Amino acid sequence: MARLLDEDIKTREVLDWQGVHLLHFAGSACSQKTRIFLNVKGIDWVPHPVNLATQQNYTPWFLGINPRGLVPVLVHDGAVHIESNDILAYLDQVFPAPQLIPDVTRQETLGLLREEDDLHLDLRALTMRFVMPKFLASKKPDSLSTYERTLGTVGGVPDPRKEIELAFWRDYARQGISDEAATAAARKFQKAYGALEARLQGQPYLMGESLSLIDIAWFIYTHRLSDAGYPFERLHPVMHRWYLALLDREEFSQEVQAPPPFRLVTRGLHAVQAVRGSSLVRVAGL
Ligand SMILES: N[C@@H](CCC(=O)N[C@@H](CS)C(=O)NCC(=O)O)C(=O)O
Repeated sequence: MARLLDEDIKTREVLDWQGVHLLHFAGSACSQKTRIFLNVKGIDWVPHPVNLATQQNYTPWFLGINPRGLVPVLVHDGAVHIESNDILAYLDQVFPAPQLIPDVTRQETLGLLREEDDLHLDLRALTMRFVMPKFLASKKPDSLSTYERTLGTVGGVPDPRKEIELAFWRDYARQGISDEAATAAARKFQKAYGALEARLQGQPYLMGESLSLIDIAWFIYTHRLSDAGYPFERLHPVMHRWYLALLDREEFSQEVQAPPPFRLVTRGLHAVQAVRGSSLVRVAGL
């Protein structure tokens, strides 16, 4: 459980927050996953938007809550929890109905969630190449250096995750997402979706007869990758139908509505990439 220690939390006001509070961003995949989970559970929560587009996640205030500089963050009765899958595993125990990590498949579910989390940087790479143009998605050098300089701990020790984040954004500033990196990421998803497609044969949800956190997690990835131009209908038709059925549900659809200007930006990016022959399908040979 990624619950922060008291000594990790420098923004002390959150210790007084009672109830369920979520620091999140509308367009962040992990935040969307968490909000859908809260909707399905019917949990009342207090929103605290953190604007990733203006890099509020690198302000000393936010870094004093999550030194990792990432959303979502849950504050529950003054306790701070980071890492979306840990947050959701925690909430599933505190608010057990409806159970979204069933007891009988708990270990398997946690294993599948680790595999999903391991693909997060690949999802980010494909987002930064095929959903958001670089001039909008790049971090300001000032924000990155505040992030680097603001020293914090997770579990009482300096957080190694921060180096990974810094390396990602510096590489991105230097060279964007190369064809090779995009292809490697797309191939990992193709493999993962092959396994999910097989799992879904003959059952309505990924873990069987009822909706689980695994469905919510992969719904979010599927939504983002669809935005990137991943050809689900052609490559993984069963997953494509499963995705459309979930998208029909309000608890899901309301959390993934991109504002019209963002949709226009992605459409413009795709138009340019179509002319240059550099769409996801072309680059990764899907
Ligand atoms: N493993 C983390 C990943 C969190 C993460 O990478 N969050 C993204 C949004 S989906 C973020 O905050 N990015 C910071 C940024 O874009 O500056 C989790 O599951 O919570």
